[in-house]
Amino acid sequence: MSGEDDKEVMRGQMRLYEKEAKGTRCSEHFEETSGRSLVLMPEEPFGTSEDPVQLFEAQLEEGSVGVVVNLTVDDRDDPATGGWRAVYSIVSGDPRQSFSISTNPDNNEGMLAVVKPLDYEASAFHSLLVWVQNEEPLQGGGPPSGPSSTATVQVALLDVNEGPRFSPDPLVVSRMEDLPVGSLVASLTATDPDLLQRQSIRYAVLRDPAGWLAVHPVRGTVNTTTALDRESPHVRNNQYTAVFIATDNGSPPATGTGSLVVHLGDVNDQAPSVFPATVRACEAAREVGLVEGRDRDLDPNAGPFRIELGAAAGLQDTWEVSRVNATHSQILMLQPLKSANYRVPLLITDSGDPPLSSSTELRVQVCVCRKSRMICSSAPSLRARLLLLAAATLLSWTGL
Ligand SMILES: [Ca+2]
Ligand SMILES: [Ca+2]
Ligand SMILES: [Ca+2]
Ligand SMILES: [Ca+2]
Repeated sequence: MSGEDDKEVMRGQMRLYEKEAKGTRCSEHFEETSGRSLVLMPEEPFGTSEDPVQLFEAQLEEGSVGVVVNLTVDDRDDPATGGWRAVYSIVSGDPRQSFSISTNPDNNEGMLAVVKPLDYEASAFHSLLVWVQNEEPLQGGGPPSGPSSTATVQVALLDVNEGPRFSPDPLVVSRMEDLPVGSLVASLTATDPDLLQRQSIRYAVLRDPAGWLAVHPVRGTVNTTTALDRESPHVRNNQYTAVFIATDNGSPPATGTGSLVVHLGDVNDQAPSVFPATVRACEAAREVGLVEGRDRDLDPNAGPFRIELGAAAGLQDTWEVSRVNATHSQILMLQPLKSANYRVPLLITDSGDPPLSSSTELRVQVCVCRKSRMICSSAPSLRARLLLLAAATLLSWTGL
């Protein structure tokens, strides 16, 4: 502690000196900072000081964390004892606990670190009062708290270009799926944290899985470029999510992303259909099989369904559709049919307003049944008109 650069700054049982020291590189955003070491000299008489608190300075970029400055103690006690070990604490200037200070056990230095990222726009400057004392009080009647001293550490933040931030994020809106192409879906709002730089922002689509949306680069308005579809595989739980990016004009530019969640209301745009496509029955069976109505819309644009025979003439003489519940109907065979494959036209209608219908042909395999075996024809299906002929023929054969 006899170097010419060292300067006595406080008198007392301990003295504070300053000397040049270098900060620590601690993150890719954090550049080496220059600071000054705090030097503690014990066992000197207290005296009046004109400058009782020494000033230390450090600079770092906003948003970074890590050690800002090292405060060095020079103590004449045995380094292995508690009397040598310095204990640091932050007395004031850190209301949000953004800093911490700890003792390096190897060299007794106090390491002042930023533990919560600091915001230049909120406060570009922080002034901390740091207190240092020995771990054990001095032997022979020192003050109860042991020798101590204080220093001020001034931390200046450097402005960093931060990316725009979307608010709210996510933005949630509700729209009907039949929204006309070109309609306004939402207005995005991103603001740039670098208030003092007055930066401008441009919007772009980052992820639009179905390719439905476009965003105005300046205004942030989102419009449809094609029809929306609640039944799209890109929609989960009636929600479609797109991600947008906002880029500022800083150098280099910084970006931020935000999500838009579109809750899609259902429109009856899906016709129902009948499952299964094929049923199998014995020649003399009455109940041929259950069929089920399905619809990709939500109720009431789906069930209950009305399932009925198609419009072919004479079908009612051989077939009947009997409603079981809101979704299922039983196909009935009104008279025995010869083993063959038949096609029965069905019409299914949903409960939408207006309702949608679809026509389908149910394939009915009429098989010869012997004990537990069903022997079914592999021949092509007979269409309705042929079916009528077959029925008439069967009737004439049986003399009914
Ligand atoms: Ca900034
Ligand atoms: Ca910015
Ligand atoms: Ca729909
Ligand atoms: Ca429907």
